[in-house]
Amino acid sequence: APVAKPLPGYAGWKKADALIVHSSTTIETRRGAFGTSVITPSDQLYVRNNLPTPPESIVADRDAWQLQVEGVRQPRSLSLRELKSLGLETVAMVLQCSGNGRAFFPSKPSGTAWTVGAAGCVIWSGVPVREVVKALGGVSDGGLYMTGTGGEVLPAGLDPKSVIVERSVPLSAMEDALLAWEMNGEPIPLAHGGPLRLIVPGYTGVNNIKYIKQLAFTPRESEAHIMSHGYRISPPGSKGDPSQPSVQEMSVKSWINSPLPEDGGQAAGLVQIHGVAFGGMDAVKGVEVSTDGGKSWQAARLVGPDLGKYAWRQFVLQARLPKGTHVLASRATDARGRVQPETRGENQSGYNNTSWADHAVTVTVA
Ligand code: MSS
Repeated sequence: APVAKPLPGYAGWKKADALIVHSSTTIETRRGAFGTSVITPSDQLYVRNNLPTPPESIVADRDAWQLQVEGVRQPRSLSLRELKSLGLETVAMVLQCSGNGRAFFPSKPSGTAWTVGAAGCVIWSGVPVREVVKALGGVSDGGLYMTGTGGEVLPAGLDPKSVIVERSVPLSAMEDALLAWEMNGEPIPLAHGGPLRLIVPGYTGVNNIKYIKQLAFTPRESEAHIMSHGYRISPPGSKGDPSQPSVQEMSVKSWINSPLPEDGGQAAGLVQIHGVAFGGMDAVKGVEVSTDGGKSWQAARLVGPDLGKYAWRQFVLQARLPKGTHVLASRATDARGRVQPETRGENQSGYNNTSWADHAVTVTVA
């Protein structure tokens, strides 16, 4: 059996048995570890870093962290201390890597083979970006994108554009965006972007810039490689380029977290089939569960608190499973009536997999 990799130092405080360490910069939550309490505990939340993690020293004096704001009428640098005086909001949100579900692509795209665990539902607190913009006189004319830049020290000897984590989202995403300093009731851990992180609810993970050092309102998208060529939905066999859609808004998705084949020996009889469902930009309206691989569906019940449209909902279907092998699947519908699709959208890098068939689980009942 393969030897489990140890947690890297910056994530050493995490709960090792709830996680799969793919590499020192990619750590996934085990499917069986999600539980049923809506919020993903910080010590079980996945990690994805595109660059080496900055040193702990950046969270030594959190309030002194500086954010440069550009593309507003009065551009300037603000400390986290100042940002805290400008506004306060809290949002519960699904943070999900663009590549979550990549492992289910038969083409085996390069990149981390995440199954379901590059996602979590977390609570962020911070100042609304629109309040910061208001305090600085509003967005300058021609600002069409909100561009966030990560505060990593870049490896020497490389063209900064080729490695810097800098992403642009449409200006409309500013409406619900936060500059957050707190996650699940604590200052944001370094592993998750402390001292300050840009939170763009409903958008895939990569758009939520950790240790943000600059926020700019720009007439064009960033020319950083991670924006122009990386994270593009490109047809199988082709490379990403700026003409192809970027990973941005998430769409309706769900999966079952219990029972799982790895639980082993599910007893025949009453079973609580449960999992998570989210709409991305819209709330979840309902979830159906199938115990016959999608031939027939029954309405599941949403359980637990509703933390708003950007959070996930927990669902459960109580079923009687006889002895034998059963293919369990879930299919969510969002508030606008859009149904989670059966098939994935094929693309070169394995992004945005929402296929219910890919996320189905086969369990044997004894
Ligand atoms: N930010 C920064 N600064 N850096 C990096 O690297 N990454 C991304 C985000 N942000 C980064 C950032 C990604 S890519 C993701 S997913 C996310 O983040 C994650 O998070 P966590 O906290 O979990 O780690 Mo894919 O789409």
